[in-house]
Amino acid sequence: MSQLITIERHILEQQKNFPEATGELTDLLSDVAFAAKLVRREVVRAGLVDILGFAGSTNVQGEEVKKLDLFANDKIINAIGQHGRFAIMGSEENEGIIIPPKNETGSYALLFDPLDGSSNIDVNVSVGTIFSIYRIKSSNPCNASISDCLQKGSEQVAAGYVIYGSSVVMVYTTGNGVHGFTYDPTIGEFLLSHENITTPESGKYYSINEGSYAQFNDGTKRYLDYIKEEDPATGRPYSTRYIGSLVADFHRNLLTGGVFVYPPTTKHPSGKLRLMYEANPLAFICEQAGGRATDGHRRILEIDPSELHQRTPLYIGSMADVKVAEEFEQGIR
Ligand code: AHM
Ligand code: MG
Repeated sequence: MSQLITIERHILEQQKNFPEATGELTDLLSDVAFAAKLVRREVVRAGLVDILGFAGSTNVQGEEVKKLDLFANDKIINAIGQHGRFAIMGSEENEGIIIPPKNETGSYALLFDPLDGSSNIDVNVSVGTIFSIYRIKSSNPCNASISDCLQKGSEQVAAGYVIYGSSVVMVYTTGNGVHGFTYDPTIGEFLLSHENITTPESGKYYSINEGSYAQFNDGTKRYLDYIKEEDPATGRPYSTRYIGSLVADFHRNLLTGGVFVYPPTTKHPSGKLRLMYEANPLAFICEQAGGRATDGHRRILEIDPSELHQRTPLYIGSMADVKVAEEFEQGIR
């Protein structure tokens, strides 16, 4: 039998490559893995318990919030905030920053989307948690402020996601490759299942909500015509795959190759997805896996954020495929 490596053990082993590492990242990622187990416990029971349906409130983006989103948000804040490792947090479900208890000992900022793609919960389709970790700039954690959260994606010290799908998988990077762990419910551990994930240079899938076609600009429309043309030399036509749950769409394309595009639309001129909670963490992972992530013009990781809930267009996935999509957006093709 091959060796079973838990996520905690893997992070510890990785740290041996960095003599200057303090072990803090191990604790941070263990905290996230623990919170993910709590969220998973509820997600897999979603059809059984009276937790489904709308909570009756709207989130700061003006969208309907389901009860499970709120549950996941509370669990993550409580489970992670208790340990004193984070000086400040930001969640897609909270309008402002969150100051966790015992923050005076924290050196990090955590930004997260507790349950992304939550419109899929009622229909048993994959959802996910996405997270991003920065070292705070303030020398005193008690003075941590929104500017400690508003750092460029290139400053992330760790990022990852958990996909609650046919199995539950946690994927993370600390800037030293991308590693995936599958949850074994019989022992309650995330076990190494995908070491050193690399994404193919190009794939066969494109993922975009074509139902918004009328709202796309000419570049996006021409790109869609192009990707559907018959041209065996370039592997076209590509196949459409779109779940409408970013973590699931991203995870599939990361493993199989392909491109995910959420372009500017007339409804969302700056894109729909959030820079700090969705685009930055996935961009860090994608680049670490050999892929590319841009807003159609700039590298996502170099965007200087001005707001916690800032949105961005997103072109992410296989290097060659993202470049082609960008060229249409830029009018080069
Ligand atoms: P959410 O954070 O409210 O769940 O919205 C984000 C989701 C992503 O998971 C997904 O990629 C996107 O919204 C789908 O949007 P659309 O329905 O416009 O295609
Ligand atoms: Mg989201």
